Amino acid sequence: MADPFYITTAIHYPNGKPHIGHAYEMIAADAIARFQRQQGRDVFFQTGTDEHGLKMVQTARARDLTARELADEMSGYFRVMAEKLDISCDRFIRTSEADHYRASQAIWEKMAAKGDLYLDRYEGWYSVRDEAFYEEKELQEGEGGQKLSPQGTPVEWTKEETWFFRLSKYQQPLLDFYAANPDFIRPESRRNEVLRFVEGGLVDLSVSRTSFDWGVPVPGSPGHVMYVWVDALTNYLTGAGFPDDAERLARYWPADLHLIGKDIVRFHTVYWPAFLMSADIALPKQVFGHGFLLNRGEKMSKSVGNVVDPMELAETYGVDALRYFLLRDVSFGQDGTFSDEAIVTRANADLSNSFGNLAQRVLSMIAKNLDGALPFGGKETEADLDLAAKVSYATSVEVPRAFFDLALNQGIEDWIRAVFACNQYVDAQEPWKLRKTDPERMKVVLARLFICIRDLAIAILPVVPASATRLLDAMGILADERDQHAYADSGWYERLATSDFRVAAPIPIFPRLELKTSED
Ligand code: ME8
Repeated sequence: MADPFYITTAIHYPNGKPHIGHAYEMIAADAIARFQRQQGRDVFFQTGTDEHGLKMVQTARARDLTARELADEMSGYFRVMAEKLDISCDRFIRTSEADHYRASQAIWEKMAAKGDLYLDRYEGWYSVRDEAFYEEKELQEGEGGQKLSPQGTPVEWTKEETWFFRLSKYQQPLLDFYAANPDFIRPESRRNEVLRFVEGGLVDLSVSRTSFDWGVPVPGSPGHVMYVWVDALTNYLTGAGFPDDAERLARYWPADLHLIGKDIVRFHTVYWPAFLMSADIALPKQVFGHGFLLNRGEKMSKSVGNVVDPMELAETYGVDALRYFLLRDVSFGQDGTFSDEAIVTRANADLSNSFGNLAQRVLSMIAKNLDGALPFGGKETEADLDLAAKVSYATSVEVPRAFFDLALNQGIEDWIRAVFACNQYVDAQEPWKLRKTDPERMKVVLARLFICIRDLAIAILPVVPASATRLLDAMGILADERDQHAYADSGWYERLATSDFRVAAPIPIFPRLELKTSED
């Protein structure tokens, strides 16, 4: 059986509709999941919504809804977005589901059995917006002396009876773990932040609340619900079958990759591994903290009014143009900025004018000049072999190497360089002239280009799945010949060329985009 690969996104707070940051995270995880499937891995890809906690309670109250009603309504938007953006998740989890309650209570009981939970009074600073506790020394001062969290959100002084988790006990075990697993936290800058934070000392963590009841009940402690992050993080275990399905758990746990944003790295690399150590459960292999998307360089916020609806962007410019732009233009792991102009410019330059145009030209020439029959035979020149070597190296070595390493933008750069090489070759060979002067040579050139376009389409499939699929369908490439074995199969072209497959007059796969202005 294929090697498992378990990848997750953060689960998103459904206290409002999804924004472009949520879309970005899902798209990046989806490209990685699709790439790993191409590599033959048995991928389990989970995303979903994080529905408990005070923030949900307060938002619901303001809208005269129960938290459950708000969660039901908003979770739907996230699910629809995932479908619209071609997110190939295997499970869309909701933390209000019964199996998740079961998993959260089971991990709680394991931590309790370890002696890591004790009842005490909590007094300290809490940010509802971040659903996070902060120490005095971490706070900053806002306007009029207002105390703010390191993320710039308001904090309030909170006092209540609560269960504590002995986080302090795990300082050294965590440091030892980071040292033994240098790739656990990526990128490097995030790892350094976490190391500094943990080296500075850890205080025990308040992990239950009594002031509201929208959460997973603490076993054996009436009136207490779990701190939302305890149950939120446990979603990753729920998806892997914890605690009842031992076979599934052995298969998918530990997770290979938690993909999350930079603001929640601490929860995933300090609290989560400490909970797991306490419960004697293996730790995930890697946590990657991606950067933030900025709207024309500015942080998006409701008060500034510059929050962008990803569904509108996808509607206007197409899902694949949006996916391609986000993965190509944002250096993965760093912050990135977007604008309508940037999306249009990038999609037109790379997808429409370069790759789309290449495919369109070559398929039309075969359709028109050869009645759609793929040419076969003839001797290749040095130029042909040189192009073959470049494209094959890009698609079978460079792109996968970058994608394995989560350097998504790097992989796409390697890909587009190979596309450019094909276009230079077309311009140099001028097959449209060869039609009259040397038809046999034209056939050799078109055959080589067809092969290159097929390899390029397979390599970019994880990034622009719908368009690449349409192209490969038009090229007669079978659905089960689109994975990493495709590059090593030297017989496919001859098989296709000697079959009764014919190239039809091609439909444009990557239409040229127009910038939508506010007057439109
Ligand atoms: O933090 N650009 O949920 P969330 C890129 N429920 N990514 C962004 C972003 C932006 N502008 N804004 C947010 C939560 N994100 C918790 C997670 S996981 C067990 C619980 C990312 O809805 C953010 O970094 O506030 C996070 O990874 C994800 O979107 C969900 O954020």
